[in-house]
Amino acid sequence: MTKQQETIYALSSTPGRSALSIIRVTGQDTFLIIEKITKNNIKEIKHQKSKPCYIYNINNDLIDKSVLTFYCSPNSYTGEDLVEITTHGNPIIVNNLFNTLKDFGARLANPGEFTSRAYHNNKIDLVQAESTLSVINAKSKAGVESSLRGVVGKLSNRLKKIKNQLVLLLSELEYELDISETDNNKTVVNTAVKNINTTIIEMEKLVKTYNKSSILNDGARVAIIGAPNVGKSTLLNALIDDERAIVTDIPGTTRDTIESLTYFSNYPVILLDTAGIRETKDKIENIGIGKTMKEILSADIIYNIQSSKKTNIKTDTKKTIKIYNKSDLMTKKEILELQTNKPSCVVVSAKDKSGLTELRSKTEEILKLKTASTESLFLSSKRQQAALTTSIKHLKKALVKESLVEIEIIAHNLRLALNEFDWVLGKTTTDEILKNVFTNFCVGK
Ligand SMILES: Nc1nc2c(ncn2[C@@H]2O[C@H](COP(=O)(O)OP(=O)(O)OP(=O)(O)O)[C@@H](O)[C@H]2O)c(=O)[nH]1
Ligand SMILES: [Mg+2]
Repeated sequence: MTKQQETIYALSSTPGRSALSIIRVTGQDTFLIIEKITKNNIKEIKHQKSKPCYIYNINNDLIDKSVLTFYCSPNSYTGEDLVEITTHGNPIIVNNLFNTLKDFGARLANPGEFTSRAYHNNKIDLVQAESTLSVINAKSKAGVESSLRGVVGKLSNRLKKIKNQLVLLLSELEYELDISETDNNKTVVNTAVKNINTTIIEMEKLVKTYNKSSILNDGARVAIIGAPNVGKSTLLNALIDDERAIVTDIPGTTRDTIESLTYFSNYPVILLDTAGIRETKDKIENIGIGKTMKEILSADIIYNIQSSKKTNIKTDTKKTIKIYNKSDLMTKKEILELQTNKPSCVVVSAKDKSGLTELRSKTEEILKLKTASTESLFLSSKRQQAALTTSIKHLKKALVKESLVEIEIIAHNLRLALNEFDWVLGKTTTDEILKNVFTNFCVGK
């Protein structure tokens, strides 16, 4: 029996004590094993039907009274026979059931193995598999909604449509190269250029959606940076209303980056407290400062807390909110001056938790802009984004001057662009291209 054929089980609900627990079993021996542990003849069972059953271990001791829901191959999630066992939500019962399933020849599933079987049995494509993961992990309502559109296949269909456009284009070029007897090169190249350009625009729109989906699914990364002692850790604690980071008046207190998930309105936000930037000989602090520099580059938003004593590090203005902290130590006049002279900055007191509402709403404004989209479908993984970006690069190469005189070069770059779709969706076979040649052109005429 190959690893793929083995019968596997896993807890599908949250571990720990709860009203109910759900254990899923899938693989070719599923029904056989279920018959043994329930002492029931389940031959008569129908797809998507539930049945209450007593469950016994290998020594005939009662484990639990559970409800079993049956899914028959090929209509289950994995494409194989599958049973969902709903037990009482006690980890001891779950553990007993796991041991029994093992005694009867099943094994514990690897992470993602149910979905990987669904993919291998052609129940879903890779894009749907990744969207399934996003649905489970999405940290906002909008993230769940866009991931669900991916699960039901809308994103796959959109990508397949783009891929088919490229397949069709390539077929036309192949036809011109191999079959056509007319000297039609110029017209074919002109049409190809036009279509490649349109496809690039479509793909670029999709590529841009990944940043939005990563904000909605994983949370926007907001890095709090500045010189030591400006109050970065105090600000983090104030924003999450918890003593998460250590605060002292010793410069260089924070060394490692500290992450904390919170919500600003409906936006998930990962706040990052970082090591204060300064010249130092301390080895550990320097590693922390290196991490801060990386976070500055990758963050979606930067809270750059200003220091009056030192030169402040310059960060990308489009994603930066400049903050003046410790307003409780300023005079009313000083605060007013800052607010008048630097209207885009926010004046706060992390200690007194004042100015935080303004900071939150300024952040939300940026996030609204960053997640605004006319697209309803968002790419759900970095892998998809990387593959489409590379594909676009190949398409652009097909449009460079030298290519435009040689159909063969355009076709070559189109093939490379299409290969990237294999990473996203599955294989583009030569057959597929050939099929298009013959169905879209009347060769017999
Ligand atoms: N008065 C006042 N003191 C503050 C405020 N925010 C922070 N502090 C104080 O400033 C000192 C440094 O605060 P931290 O939050 O540790 O500063 P930091 O920027 O994280 O410092 P490093 O981790 O060393 O880079 C502490 O004594 C805080 O109590 C504020 O709004 N008002
Ligand atoms: Mg700190």
